[in-house]
Amino acid sequence: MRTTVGIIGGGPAGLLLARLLHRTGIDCVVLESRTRAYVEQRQRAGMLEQGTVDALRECGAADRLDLEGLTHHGIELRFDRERHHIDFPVLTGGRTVTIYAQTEIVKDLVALQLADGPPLLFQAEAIAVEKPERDAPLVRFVHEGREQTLSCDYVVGCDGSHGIAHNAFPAGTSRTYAHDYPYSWLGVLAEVPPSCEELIYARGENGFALHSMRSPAVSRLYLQVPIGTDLRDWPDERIWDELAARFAIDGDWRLERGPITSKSVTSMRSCVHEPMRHGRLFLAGDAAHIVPPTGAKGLNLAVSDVRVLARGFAELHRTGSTGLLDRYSEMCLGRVWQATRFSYDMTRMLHAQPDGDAFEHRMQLARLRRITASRPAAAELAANYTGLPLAL
Ligand code: RFL
Ligand code: PHB
Repeated sequence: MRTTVGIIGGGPAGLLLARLLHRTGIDCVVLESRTRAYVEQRQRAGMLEQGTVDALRECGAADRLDLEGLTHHGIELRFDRERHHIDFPVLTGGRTVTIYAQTEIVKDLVALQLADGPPLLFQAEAIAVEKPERDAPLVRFVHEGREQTLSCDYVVGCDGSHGIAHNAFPAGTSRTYAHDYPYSWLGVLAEVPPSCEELIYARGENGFALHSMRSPAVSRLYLQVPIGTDLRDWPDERIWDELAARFAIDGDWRLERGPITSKSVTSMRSCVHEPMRHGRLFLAGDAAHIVPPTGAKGLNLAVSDVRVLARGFAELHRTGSTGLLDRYSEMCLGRVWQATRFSYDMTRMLHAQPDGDAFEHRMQLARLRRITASRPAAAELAANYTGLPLAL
């Protein structure tokens, strides 16, 4: 098999890149190790920046998003049993965010790709990228029980945080910066209308809680839990009781309860691989960087990476110049580090330290008070949350 751009991974990054390339007449092949049902059900992100929505619209993948996506004008911060609204349009000159689940984006992109797009192979597991320094790098993969080779002009590793593409960077050509946080998130999906109109980020006495949503009928909620938490210790009633305690305020507000349809525990990590390119191999999305979900940046960063990359390939196709592709890593990393900083700050401001350090708790409350009392401090949060501009 031969193609211009070999894409490893059929998550949001790989699928969107394939769509953007297809629209500029560049051929590609997507290799995805899992089944279609698996990638369409994997519960993850929900909050989209405007730039992410624009990218999906640009490539004709936003029909359902435009009908079903929920526009949000801000978030709520809760601490000390008080609620505070952060108004995005007022603080950013009109920007908003959209709630639309990653599962739905993946379904929309897979449907388009299978209808008229370049090949997308499920249960095709890449095992190695070879010769990324040469003109024709290879991807070795296993599909239908057979080892096969995809010969490419370029390879893009969109294979997530457990992928293999980064293994093809020879020793000494890259560096990984990582930080592990001393807590995890327990996430649930519940068939109950959200108890709020906007997302609530709460710093309760016992730790962090987040109220998000998937639709007017489905809530998505998260709780900070210790590393190593066993879901068997968290029956539904315990989850609802703990959420209710962390969201509690002085005043009228109630957390509605309903049937929980899925539960999972996620660890919290920041990680950046530098550079994001070696020869003709590029990394994009979670394959290149991960952030803790507190800032809702992971999917949005993946989308901005592939937008930059798609423009680079389009320029090469049109003019023969590799100018933009050569600057890919540098152009993305500025944004990646800003999102890494924002996610780190949000995470540290809202989670209880496992050792219960009382000084640290006071510092967190002082930071939260500053944001809710000072317009420039709130504007800084709003600018980062709604998305920093794409450097193009
Ligand atoms: P993905 O989605 O992990 O996709 C990678 C794909 O590559 C496949 N793969 C391989 N295929 C072939 N050969 C191999 N050897 C392969 N190895 C792996 C995998 O099967 C998979 O299909 O990475 P991508 O495309 O870079 O997308 C990144 C996003 O998924 C991720 O950043 C977000 O989900 C993060 N995230 C959030 N991001 C946001 O922007 N807003 C949010 O509100 C938000 N909430 C979240 C989140 C992540 C969470 N978890 C579970 C970590 C909430 C949570 C709880
Ligand atoms: C989600 O809806 O899953 C979500 C929203 C905002 C976050 C993290 C997750 O910060």
